[in-house]
Amino acid sequence: MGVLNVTPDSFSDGGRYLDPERAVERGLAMFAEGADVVDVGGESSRPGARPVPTAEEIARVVPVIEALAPHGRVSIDTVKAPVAEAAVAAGATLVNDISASLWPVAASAGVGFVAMHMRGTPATMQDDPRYDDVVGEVAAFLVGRAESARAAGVAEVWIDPGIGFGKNDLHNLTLLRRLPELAALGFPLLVGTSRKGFLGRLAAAPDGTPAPVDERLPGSLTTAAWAMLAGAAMVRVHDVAATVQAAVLVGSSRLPDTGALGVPA
Ligand code: HH2
Repeated sequence: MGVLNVTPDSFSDGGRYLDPERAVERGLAMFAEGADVVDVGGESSRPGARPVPTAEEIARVVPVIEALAPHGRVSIDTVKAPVAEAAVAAGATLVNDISASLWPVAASAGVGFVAMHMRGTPATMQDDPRYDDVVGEVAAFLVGRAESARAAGVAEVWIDPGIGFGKNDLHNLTLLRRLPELAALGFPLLVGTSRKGFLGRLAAAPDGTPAPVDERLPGSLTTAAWAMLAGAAMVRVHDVAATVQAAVLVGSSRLPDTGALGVPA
């Protein structure tokens, strides 16, 4: 799943694709690089982000989705029902909802649904998040939302632990280490670590300066490869071409021999 933020303020690509033509060009490039889905978002969810009025969010995403949908699968990254509805009318077939509450829209539109775990809202989620058992609490929440979505008639329901959404670095690492438990819950698992802040902090320079956003590819690839090996069926990334290379290797490592790479066993 390639990330396409049609926003001025996303933490990684904010401002780069606010112009619809540039956004469409980037989306097409991600399909060409091997993305199965391009995830279009019109509102940043980074910690402390400013909410965007509904009409503005629709105006950002709809022209981009209309142009991309004939070329590949498009998902809409939103927490607002009217935005999800407009996006589906424009051709999106997956509702990616960080608030895990828009399954009624997915059910009535006959499209897929991603339930992601978040603590609080983007404005407050990083204010000292606490859990007794982060994996157990995230798993229970996700199963509850995913079962509600299935009961409402959504055929394709994904779960996502929401790395960085109301979690400190230890919570993120614990969730990643124990991904196999989330992958065993009975729903396909989506994981998004790409360029996130914890990767910068864990790969800080010797003087403690976190790695800047555009220097987090090593951590992004490592965690994407780990997530795939741990059972994730999809990873949400900015660097599609590099991640596709990693995905090919992960897939090949599961074969009985190395034939898929053209390497003699
Ligand atoms: N992360 C972000 C946004 N949407 N959706 C899912 N399902 N999983 C995630 O981990 C996830 C998500 C945050 O990243 P990004 O879109 O790059 O930045 P911003 O929220 O600042 O636009």
